[in-house]
Amino acid sequence: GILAGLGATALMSALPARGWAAASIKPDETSALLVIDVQNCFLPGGSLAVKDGEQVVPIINRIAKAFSNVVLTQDWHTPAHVSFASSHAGKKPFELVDLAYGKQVLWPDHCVQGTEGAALSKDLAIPQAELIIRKGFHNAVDSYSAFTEADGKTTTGLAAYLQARGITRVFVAGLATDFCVAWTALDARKAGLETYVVEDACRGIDTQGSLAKAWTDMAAAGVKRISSEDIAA
Ligand code: VGL
Ligand code: ZN
Repeated sequence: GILAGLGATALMSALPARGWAAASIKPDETSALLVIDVQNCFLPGGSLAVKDGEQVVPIINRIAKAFSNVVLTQDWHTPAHVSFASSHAGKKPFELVDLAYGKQVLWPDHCVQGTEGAALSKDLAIPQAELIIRKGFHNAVDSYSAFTEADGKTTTGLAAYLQARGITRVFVAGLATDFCVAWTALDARKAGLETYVVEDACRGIDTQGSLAKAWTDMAAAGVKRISSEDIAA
């Protein structure tokens, strides 16, 4: 045949750069991009800055162009929120406490309602975003997930919103991989949604093994781990 005369090198260079294994995924009307907590507190200079967090912003801006449905989330805490170490005498950030609903990691004060730290990054450029879900606004309950608060029962309404809009597939990006991104992706699976996490569009906090655990839990739940390059423009 015609390929018989081609050496391996010539044949390889005839293939697309990304090879033929990585099929690209094209978001459609049934798809939504969930942009998690790209807020000043989680960015350089913020009170709970995620390492290299700013690097997700241009990637998210680029992939967002492929989505007609984009939902943003905003961590939105009361001033003396139960998740803040400052609310617990003698406790320091990143320690654990037992609360009525289970173990809670304690954090530096962050994303207090109405503050500059809680504002979305001014560098996010997603004008078509259609909804901002605020979460963590109940003083005694945290909410990493954009779907369900940490008590495991109080809903944010996001699952009902997506269902009402006919959205069956979500792509999750933002901060932080091992907390709000992972909990959101796990709850998306519980809501029966096809769920992708766009790895290079996320960065993690990684405290006490949290990042590795998050990826293990997500894989077990059927969350698909992809790269921003897998999304067709
Ligand atoms: C987050 C810790 C505390 C997050 C929010 O957005 O991942 N992490 N609050
Ligand atoms: Zn928080």
